Amino acid sequence: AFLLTESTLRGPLHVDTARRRAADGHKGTYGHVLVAAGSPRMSGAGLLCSRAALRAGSGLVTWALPASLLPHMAGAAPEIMLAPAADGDWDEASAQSVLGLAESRSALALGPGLGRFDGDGAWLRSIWEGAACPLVVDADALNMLADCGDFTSWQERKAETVLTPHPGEMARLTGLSTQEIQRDRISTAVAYAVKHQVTLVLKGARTVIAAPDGFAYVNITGNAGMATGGSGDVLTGIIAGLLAQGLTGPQAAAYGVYLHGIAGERAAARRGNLPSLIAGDLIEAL
Ligand code: NPW
Ligand code: AMP
Ligand code: MG
Repeated sequence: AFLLTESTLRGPLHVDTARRRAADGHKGTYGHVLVAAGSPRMSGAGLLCSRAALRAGSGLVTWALPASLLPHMAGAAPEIMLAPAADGDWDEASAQSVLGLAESRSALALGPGLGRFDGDGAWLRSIWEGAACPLVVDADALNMLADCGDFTSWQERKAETVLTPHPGEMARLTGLSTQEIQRDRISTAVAYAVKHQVTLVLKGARTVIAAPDGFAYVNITGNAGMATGGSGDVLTGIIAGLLAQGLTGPQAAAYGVYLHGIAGERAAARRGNLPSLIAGDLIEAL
């Protein structure tokens, strides 16, 4: 396990932390993120995730959302394109719409504020197996995955897969208690990442990023002001935005977590205190 610093990012992880933009680049050069997130009672999660993907540098972002939400979100963030992917609220049939929208997209972020619905396990499985682009699985999509049990028999994904559980979600994924997870965060994360061949981001103070090759990175940026609703939804958008720009799963996860923490530090400094920090401040600080 490495301590995640600027030199680890540039060294073993080979991340270009200068965040250069080619002088002749255009929006198509920097990828297109599809976010499938949000539901009538948690629309903010989808909006935060989509805005964060843009601030992470993705050239384009489309938010796939239930049709019932669309009129309320129009105008909430003019830079984001909206695509109705389900009649009314999410249902099993909407997996085909999400897959259609994901075609030729550079990354897909799945889960923040989705809620749960009948047939959501089959919904997740179709997208997991059918989406050809890199995928970030968070929040309710992680809970769906946990309820599906052992997914090692599912068709292997061809592109990168990043899972971003907090300790409560990790407990559901592994069947361990939250306390057991917290007692040995690095080993738990590494064992899961290696067994399932995914990049696993175990969130919380000192987030652990475990790569499928068994290497792990421990983040030290950020602060307790980030313990606020929507903070994880922002991280999901950042990681998807970096995947869309061509970073690998471990690179996008590690650099995303690092940047998310730095944004938390800058936002807290601007605010002057930790308790008033809110998730939207992280996006502004990016
Ligand atoms: P506790 O409370 O300490 O016992 P859930 P959620 C545990 C959406 N949101 N260390 C915690 O344990 C999300 O995207 C929408 C230790 C508790 O058991 C999801 O779709 C927002 N334990 C949905 O809400 C803003 C920790 O996990 C459990 C831990 C539900 O997601 C808010 C809570 O997790 C939210 O993002 C830690 N560091 N962190 C919006 N504006 O639309 C968590 N736990 O039950 O999975 O609920 O994370 O709030
Ligand atoms: P979520 O619970 O999904 O909203 O995710 C919360 C986000 O905030 C994760 O990225 C956590 O790592 C981060 N976070 C929460 N509490 C802390 C803390 N005490 N110190 C640093 N980061 C935190
Ligand atoms: Mg969350």
